[in-house]
Formats: sequence, C-alpha cells, structure tokens
Amino acid sequence: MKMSSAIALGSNLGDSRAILEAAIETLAQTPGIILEAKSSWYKTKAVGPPQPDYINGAVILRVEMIPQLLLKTLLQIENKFGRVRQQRWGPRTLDLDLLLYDDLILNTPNLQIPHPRMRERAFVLVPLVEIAPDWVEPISGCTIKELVKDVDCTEVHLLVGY
Ligand code: ROI
Repeated sequence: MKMSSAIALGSNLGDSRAILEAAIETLAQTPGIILEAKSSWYKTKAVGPPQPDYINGAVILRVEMIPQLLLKTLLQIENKFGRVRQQRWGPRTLDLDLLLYDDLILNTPNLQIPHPRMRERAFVLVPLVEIAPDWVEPISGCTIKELVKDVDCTEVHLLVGY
C-alpha cells in the first residue's frame, strides 16, 4: 500500500545546494519511493550552537515502505553524501528527517513520528507549508498552515531563482 511521507532536508557544510539536489534525485530513484512534491529552498539561521546558515527544504514522498525501512533508506542516503554523525546539533553535509508518515504516531527509541521538534521549527514548517498546508500533524491536531503561524519565521529566507 502506498503511504504519504514528509521529509525535511537540511545542509550547512560543503556544496549544500548540490548535495540537497543530489539527495532528492537519489530518493526519487529509490525503488518503492515516488517523489510527489518538492518545496523551494530556504536559507535559514542555524538553530542551536553557533554554526553556518543552513539551506532547508522539504519533500513529499509516496512510499511503499514501512517507516523503519524508510528511515534506514534516509540514513543510507545521508551516509552516501558524507554525513558523519558528530556532536548533536553540529553542522552537517546532509540531514534527512522523517517528519510525517500518513497520520501515524510512532514512539520507538530510534524513530519518533511525527518528528518531535517539527512543530517549533520554522526551518521545517516554512518549506513544508508550501507543499502540504492541510496535512494534520497528528499530535497537535493542527494543520501545517496553522502550526506555521505560531513560529517566528524572520530568519527563514526564500532562495529566489532556485
Ligand atoms: N538549524 C537550521 N536552521 N536548519 C537545520 O536544518 C538545522 N538542523 C539541526 C540543528 C542543529 C538543530 N539546527 C538547524 O539539526
């Protein structure tokens, strides 16, 4: 059965734009995954410890994969693009976060869906609202359109022409 899943993408090390585009291409080429929608790119101020600005975006996938397999696929793609998991909240060449999987709520040690911090993160919600404004985040019961109203979006800037 095909399910919808929302994924956040981020990078602030290396040639971020090229890495992010290549990551989407890899996702789109993966058996069991269909790329349904892709947001614009945004330049965003880093949340957490001081580090370079990020480029962030989001995609909607149609997947024929259980969440654990989708997570494994995302981690493999991160590794392919040189992600080395160093300190928590440090800079990274590629971050792929599984945000939403249909209306599923899942709480396991290595995977929580919805992503537990997505509701407070403008760098996640601003790209996502472009492509999934009416998707209901199942913990809050609020749509992405509603959630984005409650976050400070002043440090999330559309990259025009990309
Ligand atoms: N900050 C921004 N702006 N974008 C990110 O993708 C991002 N990812 C992270 C932390 C370090 C929390 N900060 C971020 O993992």
